[in-house]
Amino acid sequence: MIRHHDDGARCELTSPTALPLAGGFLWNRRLMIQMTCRGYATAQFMQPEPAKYAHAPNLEAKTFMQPEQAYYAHHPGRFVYVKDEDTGTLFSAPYEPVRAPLDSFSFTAAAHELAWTVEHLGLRVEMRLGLPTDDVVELWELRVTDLSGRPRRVSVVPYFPIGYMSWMNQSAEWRADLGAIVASSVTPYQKVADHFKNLHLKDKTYFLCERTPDAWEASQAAFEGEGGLHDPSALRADRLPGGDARYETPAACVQYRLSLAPYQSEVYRFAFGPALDDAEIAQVRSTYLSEADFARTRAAYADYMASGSGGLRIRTPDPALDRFVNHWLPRQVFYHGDVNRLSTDPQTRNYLQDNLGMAYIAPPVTRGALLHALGQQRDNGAMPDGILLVEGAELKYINQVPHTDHCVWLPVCLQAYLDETADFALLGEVVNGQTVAQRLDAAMAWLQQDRDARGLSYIAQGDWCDPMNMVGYRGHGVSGWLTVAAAYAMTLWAGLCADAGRTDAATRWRAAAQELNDAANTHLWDGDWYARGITDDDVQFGIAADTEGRIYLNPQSWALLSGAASDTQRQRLLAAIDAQLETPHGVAMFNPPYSRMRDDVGRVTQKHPGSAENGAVYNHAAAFYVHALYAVGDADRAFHALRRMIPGPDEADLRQRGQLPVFIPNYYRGAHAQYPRTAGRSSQLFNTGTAAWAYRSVIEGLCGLRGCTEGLQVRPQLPSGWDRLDATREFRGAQFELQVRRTGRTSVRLDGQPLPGAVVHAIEPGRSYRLEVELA
Ligand code: CEZ
Repeated sequence: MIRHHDDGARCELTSPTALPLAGGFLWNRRLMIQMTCRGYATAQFMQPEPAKYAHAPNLEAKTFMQPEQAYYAHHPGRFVYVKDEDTGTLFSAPYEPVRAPLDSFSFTAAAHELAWTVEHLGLRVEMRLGLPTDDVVELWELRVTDLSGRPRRVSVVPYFPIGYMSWMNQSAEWRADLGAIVASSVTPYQKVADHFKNLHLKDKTYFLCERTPDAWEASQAAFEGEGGLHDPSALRADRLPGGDARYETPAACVQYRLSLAPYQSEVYRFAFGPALDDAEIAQVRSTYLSEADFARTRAAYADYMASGSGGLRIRTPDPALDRFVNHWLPRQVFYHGDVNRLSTDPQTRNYLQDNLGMAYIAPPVTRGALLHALGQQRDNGAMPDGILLVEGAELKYINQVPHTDHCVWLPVCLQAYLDETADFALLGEVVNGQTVAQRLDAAMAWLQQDRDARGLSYIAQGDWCDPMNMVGYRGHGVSGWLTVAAAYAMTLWAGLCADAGRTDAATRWRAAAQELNDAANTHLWDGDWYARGITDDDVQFGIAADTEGRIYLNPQSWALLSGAASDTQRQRLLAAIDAQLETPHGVAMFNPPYSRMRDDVGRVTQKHPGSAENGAVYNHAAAFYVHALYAVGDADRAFHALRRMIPGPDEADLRQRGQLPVFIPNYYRGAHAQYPRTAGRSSQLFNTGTAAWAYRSVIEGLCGLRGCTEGLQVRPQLPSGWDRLDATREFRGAQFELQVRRTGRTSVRLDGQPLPGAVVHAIEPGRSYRLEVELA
């Protein structure tokens, strides 16, 4: 069902029905497209707000990227009908909309392209999608081959639905002058001011054909007719009718009637995307639509992907993990840091964590992001709910809801960056009249004051958990997680201050962190674990007395990180997590899921039990847990939780999750006890802070190659079942080769010599270092 090629760089799925929702995604800085193996597509581009050029057939709500999207016959997609003109038989590639049983099917995800090969009726159809590095255009190559050994007469009909573009004005027609189907629309608006704002919008969608088709149709309804998408009426005639769409739903359908000699192939190239006007469409044609331009663009895009491939390669007893870590995990980290989830106002915590991930890929990007975020810090030290990335951007959706955790992520992101770079000069950079160090002090001071009389952190309408919106909306409720998270943030900042020689600040923030930890232990420790919080009405929740939402993962993980938990507390809370949150698909975010609204907790309890924040295996939370476990040296639990973020390798697991091992989704369904049928199912959403943390845990925890002020700390933490690990890592311009062996002894050697303190000092860029570690 799944095969791996090129050492794991390409992942192939050989069935269109085994994992029907599985797929892959491509992006550049202005465009992202996610496609399922069956041919459905969701694409967005930035102008600068996210927009679409292929729409649903009805009016779509504008919203953020959703998990568990449903697909249906008329969902946007990229399809090719093939008709045997001698028999009238029809099938479609890659699989939808005809769903004819194919002789063979292959979908391949690679870093730089998505590709399909299907065979049926003695014909092979190959489809390949690539992107350029900058422009908003899909580049499609289609190859049709006669495998039957006899001459064939076939029609090949790409069908790219464009959907419902606008309730004001939409149309489409074949444009011989451009060699394209061009759909035009007017983005709907009502306020006169929006007319002027909308003038730059790309309201046209083009489907450019390198070779002039024999026939075409631009009206979706005329193409589909009474036959339906499984058997479109227009394909019963010899030629498509050649019609246009006049305030009718547009589609790009073109027909090539070809006679193939035995084993002959024909190749077609298309470009699909949005444009402002005809001139732009003509420009796309001349820039991209030829064999040579496709090859050039493909090479440039592959280089662009390679620039984000991270500096780590591992070889372990788990080859599926190696493939994922060497090829796919850094790619997902790069995606987040490169395009900030295609939003102009990323949530502050997402922005800082996505850029934390970039510290391992392109550290200057992290530096820039920290400075940019601090440029939007409020006068009182608070961080806004979202970071505006472009002129004119506005805080939207969840960013209009007050959350209290955003300051936490500053030292968290900063620490990762400084561990990677030791660039302490950053602390002296001035942003709006204050140094970075002063701004960090102000952020920590804001966290310190935003507490109640018990010393616990207020939650307002949410913390890390967006939908936990009613714990504290009346102004009293507090967050158990945020209390220990603030303590951890201050501890990190204290450590960085000490390294930077800011001794007074270090003392101040250590003491402040201690106060928070003490408050957590006094008011939130419930005997075997920490409570999630205390509501406006002074009710503790996330405690043993609760029948739903009894134990939450985040307060436990961060109490390990903050140092709130003593050794005994640690043992207890880990045992409680093992007993109550462990599932075959990872560690649940809390359990049991809520089955009804709890109006002193909020809308998280209204989500479907086991979905998203309501008790799913929410990988972002699991990733904090992994990080915390490596921090306290619990290598087995850490690896176990980390490994289950990746689908497979066994087939039953892949089928249950329904996803290819090419990204970590934001969640797998939980509610294992209540809904075992759906438990483990992937959300298919690759937007998640998990990627950065998982990559960090592999580098710093599993491989134990963590940067520090002096250089590189070497402390691999292998799961007890492993006897070896080999890794190469680029770090501060030098190359490290790590060999770990379980020998029963403990030693760390650098280039053959014992390494005191297991820290490599005075790293020379350009040099190669050999590290040998023995483990007991
Ligand atoms: O959004 C994520 C946020 O991007 O949810 C996380 C949060 O820490 C991230 O910053 C946990 O709440 O509003 C909702 O109910 C949504 O479910 C969001 O919480 C969630 C979406 O899945 C975004 O992809």
